[in-house]
Amino acid sequence: NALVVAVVGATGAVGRELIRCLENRKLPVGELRLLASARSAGQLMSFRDTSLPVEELTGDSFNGCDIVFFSAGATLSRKYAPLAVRAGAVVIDNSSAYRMDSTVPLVVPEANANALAPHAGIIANPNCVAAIATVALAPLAQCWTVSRLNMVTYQSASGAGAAAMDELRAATQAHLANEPFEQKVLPHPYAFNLFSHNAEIDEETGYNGEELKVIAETRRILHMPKLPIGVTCVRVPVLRAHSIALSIRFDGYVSPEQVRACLAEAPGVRLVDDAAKNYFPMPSDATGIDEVLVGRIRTDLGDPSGSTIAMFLSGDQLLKGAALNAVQIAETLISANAA
Ligand code: A2P
Ligand code: 11C
Repeated sequence: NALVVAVVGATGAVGRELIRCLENRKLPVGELRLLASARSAGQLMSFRDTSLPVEELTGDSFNGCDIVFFSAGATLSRKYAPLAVRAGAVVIDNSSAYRMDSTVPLVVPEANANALAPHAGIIANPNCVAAIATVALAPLAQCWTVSRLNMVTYQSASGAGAAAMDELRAATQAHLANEPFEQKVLPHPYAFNLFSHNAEIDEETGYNGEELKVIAETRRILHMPKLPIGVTCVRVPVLRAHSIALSIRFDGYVSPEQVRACLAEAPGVRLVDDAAKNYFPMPSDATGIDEVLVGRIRTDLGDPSGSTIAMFLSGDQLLKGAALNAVQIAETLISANAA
């Protein structure tokens, strides 16, 4: 049964990847509607062997749609997602608008596909760090009790959208040419630099908005609402893959070999853990692939009890961190409905 599918934010960094995922994967797309702002209306985008015009998003855009992917920011999701549901569509929302709404499932299929039902028309796609981290954390949490988590992130430009990716390219060229460059999208010099994530700082905790989302969403996906989590989010000059250094404390000793064996079997994970060659996950290797790369698995010497494992991940922010996960949610829904 061919589906009528719409992508809100089709011209954005995630929207473009959504179109590629819909082209390459098994969701049966009969009709694809590309929606963006009036600025992009009429622009042609390729899908399979045709060119489709971008349409301006309006309240009438969703008539006849089965699935609508939203990737145009939380404000537009809040305004338009309920209209899409009213028109009979299931919404898969990439924004933060509904992620902590207890009536809306927040899903990473490899980690918590069971959370998909019941839903009331909207399913939330997690923050990219939470999605990438939980692909590796969920199988570990199924094998052993996780009692504490620490993360440091190395986040790419793509998380701040297509304009930030363009800015990284332009800032790098200007830096190499020794020309002045004025940042417009991100707040600090970005070429050959890194900085604390640009989300606003919460006065009470001193954590920024990105860090607070990572904590809340990781807990929700793992079904561990009280898990103590510390996180520092950093923006690095990488185009489109996020990396994460993780320290995972277990209730008791778990060896690096046990963790490696568990992750070797985990869906969505690829082990890259070659100590002899000093070859570990890198954003350049994670770019453009579906799996989350996991390596540097070792006992964390910072915990004298020996029950903490340290490891390092890289995952494509636009794929597993956004578009691919959203399309996998749709595939999981469709196959559950067909069963
Ligand atoms: P447009 O290209 O027409 O501005 P990114 O996350 O890469 O910045 O992309 C944001 C996406 O959200 C783009 O596709 C953008 O479309 C879309 N968008 C922004 N504002 C609106 C709006 N008012 N109505 C519909 N789509 C919007
Ligand atoms: C970033 N993760 O890299 C952010 C962007 O929760 O959807 C995505 C924010 C979100 O800046």
